[in-house]
Amino acid sequence: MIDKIEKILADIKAFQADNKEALEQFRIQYLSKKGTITELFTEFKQVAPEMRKEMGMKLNELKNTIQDIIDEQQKKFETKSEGKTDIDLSLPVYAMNGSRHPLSIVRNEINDIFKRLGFVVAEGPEVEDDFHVFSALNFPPDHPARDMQDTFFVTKSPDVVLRTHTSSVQVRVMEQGKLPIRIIAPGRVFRNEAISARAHCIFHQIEGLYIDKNVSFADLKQTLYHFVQEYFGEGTKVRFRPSYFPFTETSAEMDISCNICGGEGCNICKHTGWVEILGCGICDPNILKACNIDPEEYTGFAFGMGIERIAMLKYQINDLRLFFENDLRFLKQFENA
Ligand code: 2NM
Repeated sequence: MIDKIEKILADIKAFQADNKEALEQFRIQYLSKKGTITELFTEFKQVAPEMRKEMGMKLNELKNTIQDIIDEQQKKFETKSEGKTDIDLSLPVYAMNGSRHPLSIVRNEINDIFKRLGFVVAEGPEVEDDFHVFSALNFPPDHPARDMQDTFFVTKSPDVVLRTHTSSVQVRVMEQGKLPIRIIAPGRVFRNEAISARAHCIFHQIEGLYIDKNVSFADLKQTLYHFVQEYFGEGTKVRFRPSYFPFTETSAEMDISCNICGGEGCNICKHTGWVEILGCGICDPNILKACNIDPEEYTGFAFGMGIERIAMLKYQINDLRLFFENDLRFLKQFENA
């Protein structure tokens, strides 16, 4: 029996498990109910009384040594998985389920159309200062949008706000001074509004800006007309109505012929045959000056649209809140979109 114990000791000394499974196999071989150690303890019952003490000690020692080896090597595998060395980062993600959010789908589609026209996507911070959200954009000091009622303030004096439009991104690009500029700024914006089917305090915009020599209102109309044909389909009509925005002069709102009823008159177009989809205009010389661009040399056009509004028209969604609730019954309908 001594010989057996010595032989096992020699066998296990050099044992190195390559993985968790090999270590478990080792434990089963020696320490399980039918394992080698259990067998030896059965044999131990027949050992002569004068040998019992010494033999018992040796057997317990062997058992403890095996347990120590297991404990030690187990640690090795734990730290190994913590260091993530076992994870193959190059494996493809086969198990991705779920779908894109409708706002992401619509944003990507709109981005793609303008990218094909040479516009570049620009991004900027959601937490902004007064200059980039209001002052540079020709908002007078007493403009209602500067009020706590309309805008979320992070701090007051200095004014730090959640941007109320993505025009702040365009101010940042204009400030960099690289001309010409042809950008679109998609992103999340914030306004202090009571939440209802028609209004939300968080929504999404895409704003466009094109500044170069000799940019005219005709360029604006042609660009937006092309966008409408691409997005809402060939033959969709557009019309421009005079409007007002602090950052543009001349300003307009653009309607498209109702793509639900084809102009016949329905609930979506409130029986007018037209639906408003965006605001636009020629950049006010004051905003160019605020960003150190010479308005005598350069002109530009800008436009802005709400992504929710476009998505509501496209998918005939009648309640804005659906975009923010993440109800699976809603989201699952866009799985193949
Ligand atoms: C709109 C309507 C009209 C606009 C203006 C600018 C900037 F930064 F160039 F001044 N960006 N977007 C703009 C113009 C946005 O949204 C209804």
